[in-house]
Amino acid sequence: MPLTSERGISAEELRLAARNHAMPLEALRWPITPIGLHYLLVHYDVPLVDPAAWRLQVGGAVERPLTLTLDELRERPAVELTATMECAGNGRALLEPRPLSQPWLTEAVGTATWGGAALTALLAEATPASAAVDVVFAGLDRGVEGGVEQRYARSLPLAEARGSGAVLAYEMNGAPLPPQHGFPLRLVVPGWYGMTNVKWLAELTVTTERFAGYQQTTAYRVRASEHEEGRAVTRMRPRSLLAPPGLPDFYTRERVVAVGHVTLEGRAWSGRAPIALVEVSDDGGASWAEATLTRDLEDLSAWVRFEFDWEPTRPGTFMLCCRATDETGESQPLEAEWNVGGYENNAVQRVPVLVR
Ligand SMILES: Nc1nc2c(c(=O)[nH]1)N[C@H]1C(S)=C(S)[C@@H](COP(=O)(O)O)O[C@H]1N2
Ligand SMILES: [Mo]
Repeated sequence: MPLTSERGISAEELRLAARNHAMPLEALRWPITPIGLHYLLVHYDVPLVDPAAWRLQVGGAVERPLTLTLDELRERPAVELTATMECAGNGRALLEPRPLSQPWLTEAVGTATWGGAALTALLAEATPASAAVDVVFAGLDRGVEGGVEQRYARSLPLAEARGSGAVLAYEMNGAPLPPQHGFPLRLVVPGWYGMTNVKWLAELTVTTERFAGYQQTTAYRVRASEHEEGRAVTRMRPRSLLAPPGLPDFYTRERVVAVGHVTLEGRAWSGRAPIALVEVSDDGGASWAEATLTRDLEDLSAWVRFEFDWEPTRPGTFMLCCRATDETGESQPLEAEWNVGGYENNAVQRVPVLVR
């Protein structure tokens, strides 16, 4: 589907797109995404937080409730996690019909090194009751969504909160967390889609019943129609993206390269298992050839780099595609399966290139 004005992007979508920027795809050349190039998604408003007055409350079904200042969190053993994060709505604007929400194309992704305290250690300190099932993470931001006034909150099953290597991060790429990425504290859960990583975190509540908040049971469900319950969006599906080759046209951003040799590069990730294979096609997915993978970041929750020597021997238009497969054997589909919220669209990227 070409990105033409017939797609009828609304002023509301344009405003969301201007607030919540994507990662420019040339940033795929950096292993760690520089802070201002990391994608951004804020459902409501970025809250102004006074770090001196801020507290993290840990409560609910725990033996030892905690109230912690930022300094008290910093006194705990520090951990670092390099993780690729992708919005579950990435690819939404390429679906037909287009679900009306943040209109992402393919670039709602980034990789950062998060520094903070291990979630599992903090939970051990508070000691969840034996009947505990979920941990609810609530942010300071409030808004109205689907007609419901709420603060942004998401939960994780207790076992996942303990076992996933999650971090309560107060640093991003070695700097204090910037306001837009959750200052003073955010959750980062490696492998899960973006919505899990609650920003402006203020409350952590252990519950003995499954959390049924809006962002858990109404939003972030894959459903074919409004009326079905659907299934929860959880871990990131495999995906790969090409760093745009050659030169861009300013308006269409279509790529122009010279006949001869082009080194294609890009990044691939999956929240389910390590990437096993990336393939590249120059004929829109009719034929595929294997790319070379390099793991230039140690952390298994970070994307891998791929490279492919492309020899376009004649001038003309080519449709470049890339396709990742993870170690579970799951591959990116050629066509996405439509769903109401426009989640998990990991269909192969299509990059038209003019060779001259
Ligand atoms: N409190 C709060 N946390 C939030 C959000 C939000 O709107 N409020 N957006 C979520 C979504 S949908 C995504 S994709 C990620 C985006 O994180 P980033 O803006 O740091 O890239 O944050 C998640 N955490
Ligand atoms: Mo998201």
